[in-house]
Amino acid sequence: MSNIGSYEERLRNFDWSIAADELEFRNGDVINIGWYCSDRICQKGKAGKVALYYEGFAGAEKKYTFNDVRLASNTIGTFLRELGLAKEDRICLFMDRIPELYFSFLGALKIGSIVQPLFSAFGDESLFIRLENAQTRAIITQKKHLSKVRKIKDKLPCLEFIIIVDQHEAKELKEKEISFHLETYTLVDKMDIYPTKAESPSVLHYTSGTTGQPKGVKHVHYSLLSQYLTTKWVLDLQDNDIYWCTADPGWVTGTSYGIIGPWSLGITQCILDSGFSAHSWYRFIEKYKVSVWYSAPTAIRSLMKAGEEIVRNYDLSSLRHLASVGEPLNAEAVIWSEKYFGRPFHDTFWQTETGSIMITNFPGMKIKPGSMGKPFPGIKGTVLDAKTYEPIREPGKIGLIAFKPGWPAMMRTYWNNEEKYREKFVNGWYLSGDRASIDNEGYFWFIGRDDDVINTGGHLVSPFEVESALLEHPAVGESAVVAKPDEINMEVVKAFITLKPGFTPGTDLELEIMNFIRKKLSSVAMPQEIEFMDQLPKTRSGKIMRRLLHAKEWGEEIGDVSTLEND
Ligand code: 6R9
Repeated sequence: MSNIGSYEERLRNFDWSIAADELEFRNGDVINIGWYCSDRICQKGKAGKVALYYEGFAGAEKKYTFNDVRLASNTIGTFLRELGLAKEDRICLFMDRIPELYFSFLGALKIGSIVQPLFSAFGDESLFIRLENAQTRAIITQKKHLSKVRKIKDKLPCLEFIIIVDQHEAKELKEKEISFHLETYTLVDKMDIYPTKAESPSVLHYTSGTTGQPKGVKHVHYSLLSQYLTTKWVLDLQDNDIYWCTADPGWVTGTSYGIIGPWSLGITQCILDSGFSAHSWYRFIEKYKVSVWYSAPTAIRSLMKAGEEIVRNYDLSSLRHLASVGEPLNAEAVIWSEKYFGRPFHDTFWQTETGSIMITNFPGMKIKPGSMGKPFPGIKGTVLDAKTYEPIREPGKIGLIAFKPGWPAMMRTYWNNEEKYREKFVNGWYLSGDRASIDNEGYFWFIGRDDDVINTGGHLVSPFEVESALLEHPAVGESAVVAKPDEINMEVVKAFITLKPGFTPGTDLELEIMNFIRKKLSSVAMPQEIEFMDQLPKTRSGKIMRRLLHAKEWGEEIGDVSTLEND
């Protein structure tokens, strides 16, 4: 029997107080995610239960109980507090998926600070933009990422502390840098956890939009109610499960469902901190006997491509429930997983902004391969007509995915950008920025995004951010960035550029520019192809027409070009 029981029954009787009751939380109470994910689990008698199996580079293994997590997060929290960091200070986590990342997340929350997790593959420019926007006071990082921080720290007067978690000799440290090596610290058994309330800010995740720089999505401690209940009902985690969420905590899935959800339920999870290969993933599942697996379509497509020979070499019979997020999950992937894992992947749709799962195929519900499923109980979801913003009643008609605000994990604002936040609401609906249709049984079918944001392998990339970075290269005159179709990643970044006088197009220059972006932004944002053009298509007012370049890449009708200047 799944945790959700009957979906229809849950829909009828739903109230978020179900989560509040299970968490023993009453309105007005103190609610601190750091405490809920460690101290409370220990108090419930699970102090000795394994919270984390970690496997790092070259197979290095570590194991931590919930009591270890409690002590480690207390120790880091106390250290941060002694530096003078406190309530609502932004603390950036810039680490690979090492245990310290998970402990720092809880530790920073325990002192009431706001955690700003950033993907450790980010280059210095991506990092700078986000730290400056959040006016971050401290960054916790590793030696291997230090050079990127050093490059930008002088431009960031707000950044007072650069904390390095590996063993580090004092003489190697530069201004603002502090070494904090957990293993050499005396563990702190008791600390005063900051009494955050429901609306106290917790996590600040950056996400990409079409225009302007990335936006900081502000979440609050109350989000726990959504994350707890969706983890329980959608991922169906049960006490003896071994759970693996493949997402990096630099992205929202890695925090909502890679830390908060499972640990607030006292579930054992495992983490693999190394790159992707079909062999290493299957081996990991076999070794740790993973029973619940939350992953992404790009990974599934890569596994499919690796072929059936490999799957058959491993014992994957521990798998009990599979779910996916981040991109459209194609029907073939669902069918394939059913064939080779004996279980279908259950699609889940949500966003950094929504903080928790919105639409999903529930355990036990009939899955229609290719459909995202139905809204979580308590979530009112629909598709709106793009002109009137009224809900579409006709089955199969495409509209804008929208939700009635009010669930606990909904973002509270975009950091310092209330205006952009307000633009997300129309007629009392929150607009996700995606398009879908709903069939006659209430299942949602994803169509695509309603903007130019590129979704490559589940990572959102803002064309604006890449275009801006391209312009910093000495050879680039103008740039336009769009998505290009890709078999595995669904979309990849493609750049069209014009060159400044004196530069000649060619493979060397193409590679040089690609590398320039990889270092500045990240490998995810790096264009996989650069097309040199004599001029870019523009409107009469001089705006570059991405739409046209996009249509060209996807072999689509170009549509109305009457405003083209140089057709
Ligand atoms: C959790 C996360 C959000 C955007 C979203 C949509 C796309 C997410 C999807 C999906 C099709 C799914 N997306 N889940 N598209 N099917 N099941 O991914 O957050 O990084 O903010 O991305 O990803 O376009 O709007 P985030």
